[in-house]
Amino acid sequence: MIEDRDTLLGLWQRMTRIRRFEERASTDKEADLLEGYIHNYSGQEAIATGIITQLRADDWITSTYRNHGHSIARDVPLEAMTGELLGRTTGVCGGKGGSMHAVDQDLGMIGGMGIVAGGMPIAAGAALAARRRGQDRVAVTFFGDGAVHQGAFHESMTFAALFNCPVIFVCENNLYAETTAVDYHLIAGSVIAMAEPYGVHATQVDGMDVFAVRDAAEQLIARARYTGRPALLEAMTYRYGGQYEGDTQTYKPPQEVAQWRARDPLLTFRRRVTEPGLLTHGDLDEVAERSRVEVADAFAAAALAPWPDPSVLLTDVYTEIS
Ligand SMILES: Cc1ncc(C[n+]2csc(CCOP(=O)(O)OP(=O)(O)O)c2C)c(N)n1
Ligand SMILES: [Mg+2]
Repeated sequence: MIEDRDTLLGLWQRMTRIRRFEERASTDKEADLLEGYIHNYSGQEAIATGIITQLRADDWITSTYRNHGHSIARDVPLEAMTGELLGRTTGVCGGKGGSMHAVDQDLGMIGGMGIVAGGMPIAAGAALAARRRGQDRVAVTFFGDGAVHQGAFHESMTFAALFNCPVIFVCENNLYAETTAVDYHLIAGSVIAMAEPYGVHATQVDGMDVFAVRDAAEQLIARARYTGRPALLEAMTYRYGGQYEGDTQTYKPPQEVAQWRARDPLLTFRRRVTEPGLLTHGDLDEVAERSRVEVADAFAAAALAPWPDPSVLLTDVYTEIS
């Protein structure tokens, strides 16, 4: 783990922005200030941050309903995210997508999807398009452990392997699909085991350690970019919150929560950079405080932003194909 100071601070800034954003979204939802579902990403910050910071600006990502972390790691402006959560015109989709559907084409964030596994065929298609055009762009698709039971997972893997699509399938195995534990639903024992029959190269990584994730991502992205072959990364992690804000989480054993909290990605990062003296606690506190203020400002700005005019209800629904 040799990282320069700016890179380290950039990783910490993204992880703290995500954590502060999710904490604030959670309290605002509890106070009934947000409409619709909110799916909290807290606990999984090292995955979005570790992978997305290894991508080029012209690569693509797709995500799920739990997409705030991926969007923020991809540098979608915080005000565009809060605007979207509050349904305002300043939102990244003009307030018409909501929390589950952040899309920023300019940043290569081509979709937060409400449909489980919905992003996978889209990422495979983007990767295929790059190949057909002679470009060396790659696509990363983020999804959960529950998504591996969808036909779209199997179809996308076999398609990507058959047609040489440089797509990296990133399974964030957070031990639960809604209320169902992975021990019960994952018949294959692991997600990497499910890649083998498709001839897709697969690796498992500690998803609580941003440095481990970054190393794995660097290799898989380079491999996909230069060979055109798909790959799968299974990142082991834990969802601190429920399936959605308001989930009572009675299905989680308390000792399990405590065990994973002890391996918190932010705490792990703090230890890893302060112990060898790469950064000081003061450096980290300063950035974390800035993230808190940025998030608070973004939520305040969104609350003052205008609502979309009803006349735009049917725009952005259909596209013209020439
Ligand atoms: C096709 C489809 N089926 C069911 C649902 C309802 N649903 C939403 S989230 C979810 C569980 C997904 O779990 P996982 O893939 O592990 O992702 P996580 O929520 O843990 O990030 C389900 C079944 C859905 N959105 N789409
Ligand atoms: Mg899950």
